[in-house]
Amino acid sequence: MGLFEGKKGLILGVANDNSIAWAIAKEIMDQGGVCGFTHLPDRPDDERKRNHRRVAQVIKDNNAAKFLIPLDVQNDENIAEVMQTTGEHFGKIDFLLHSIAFADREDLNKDTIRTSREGFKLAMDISAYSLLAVANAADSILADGASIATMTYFGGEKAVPGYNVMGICKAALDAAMRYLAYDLGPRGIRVNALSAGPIRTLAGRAAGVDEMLKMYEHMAPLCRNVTHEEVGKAGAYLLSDMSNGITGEILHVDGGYNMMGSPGRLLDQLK
Ligand code: 0WD
Repeated sequence: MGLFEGKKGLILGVANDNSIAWAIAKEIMDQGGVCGFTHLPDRPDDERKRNHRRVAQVIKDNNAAKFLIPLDVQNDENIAEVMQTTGEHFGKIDFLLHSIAFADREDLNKDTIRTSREGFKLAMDISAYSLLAVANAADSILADGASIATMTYFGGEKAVPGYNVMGICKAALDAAMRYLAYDLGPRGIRVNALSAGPIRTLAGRAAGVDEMLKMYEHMAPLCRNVTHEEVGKAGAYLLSDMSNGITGEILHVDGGYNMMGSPGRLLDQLK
């Protein structure tokens, strides 16, 4: 019997089949769970409905993918609609994945000191506040004992040049995750973050993932990067009963990179 047999949940943040959210959802559905999905709303003038079509294409062959609806986490009404639709389909849900981040490329490419006020607000709203907004709206449909997971990155714990304003957002997201874990703890609802090493995705490209992949290969104790599948399995673990005693935690799936105190084998290249 699969780990997710009889379990239902909501997956936020699939953009295409390279998305981390998809890697995690696939694992959950392979293990017997059923999922509802959201996509970024299409602009009214986009007759081809590209965002919808892109995600519909990804989920179409999977019987455990039950619905696909638009979600803009900057819009509280829209978040409420998504939770209502989810409740109508599933009743209570057992897991909720938040795998959403955004910053204007212009702000990401600036030194952090030059971050604009508007760019900061936008990045924080979509990448950090949205976890609180979504959890609050989902409150009444979360089953006791449910699990919430969000996607974070090491740039929120330490300065990672190039990650810039998104690092500040991830620090806020990590803190939001911990406070939510406290609030929801009495109902047995757990909230955790998965900190992935660099992965090639749409958002990853915007954050300059290629250089990071090279650096991780040299510095991570495992001497390689992590795969979509590895991140998928760890995400599914956090959302499953296998991690029942764990809340308010950041689980690093990064080949060990985060625990290094020096560049390690990368130093060999300087000799
Ligand atoms: O190396 C990486 N790729 C890592 C990503 C390493 C560690 C963490 N992460 C994090 C990201 O910061 C993010 O929080 O994982 C999460 C998912 O990122 P991803 O899978 O790399 O990126 P992607 O496939 O682009 O999905 C992120 C999605 C958006 O995609 P696009 O590219 O269309 O912006 O977040 C969603 C959207 O689907 N999103 C929104 N959803 C609802 N409302 C919004 C919004 N306003 N904005 C973005």
